[in-house]
Amino acid sequence: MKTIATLSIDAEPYSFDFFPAACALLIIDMQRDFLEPGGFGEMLGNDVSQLRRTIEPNRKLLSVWRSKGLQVIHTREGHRPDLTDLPPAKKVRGHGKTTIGDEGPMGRILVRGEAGHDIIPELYPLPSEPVIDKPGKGAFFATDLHAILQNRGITQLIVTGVTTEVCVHTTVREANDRGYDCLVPEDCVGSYFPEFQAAGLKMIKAQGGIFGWVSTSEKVLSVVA
Ligand code: TIU
Repeated sequence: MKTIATLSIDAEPYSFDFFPAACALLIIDMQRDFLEPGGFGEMLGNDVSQLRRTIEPNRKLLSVWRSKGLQVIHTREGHRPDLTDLPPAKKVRGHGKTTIGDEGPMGRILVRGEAGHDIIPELYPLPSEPVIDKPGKGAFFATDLHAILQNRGITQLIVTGVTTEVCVHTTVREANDRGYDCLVPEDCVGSYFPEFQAAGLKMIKAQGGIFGWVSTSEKVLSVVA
């Protein structure tokens, strides 16, 4: 009997068996307010260049993923315009003068439908690509992501986006607990804080891959392209 050769992506802590038809590219929160100069992230004093270096590797990965007809899902962090899904604790956290729901540099901050809430033009979703609007840091909490993945037979995720230690980490942990295998290409995820970027990646692959695998977009593309 002939066996179908398994595709394998070079990764840490060990190679990732890759099944393209069952693997979605999940791009987390590449939103204008987190990434663009003059947005909410920069207004809070963050260095957006730490996130912007992820745009080009994500663009390349997305372009190849699309050209091969593989599945792509995007997420956005944000809330209803009436803020009924915004926990009061999240609204006041940080004691900022301007917080979620207030008027910011690109419209109301993290409110659905506002310019700053939308995805950056470089990675803009196609009409065929689901966009998950999530009120929390994790993409599974209070969303239909798990149902969409199950309905499409997806068991593996390549998780990219921002920020590494917040929404990417929370999503990878949620996915791992639901039985998904997650691979994180390190050049496609970013943190405002270099030390959190390094620690966040180490945590994923520690203890034999406690939450998942870490690799690079080049290594992923060497198998897909
Ligand atoms: N998308 C995401 O990570 N949301 C955040 O609020 N991240 C921060 O690092 N603040």
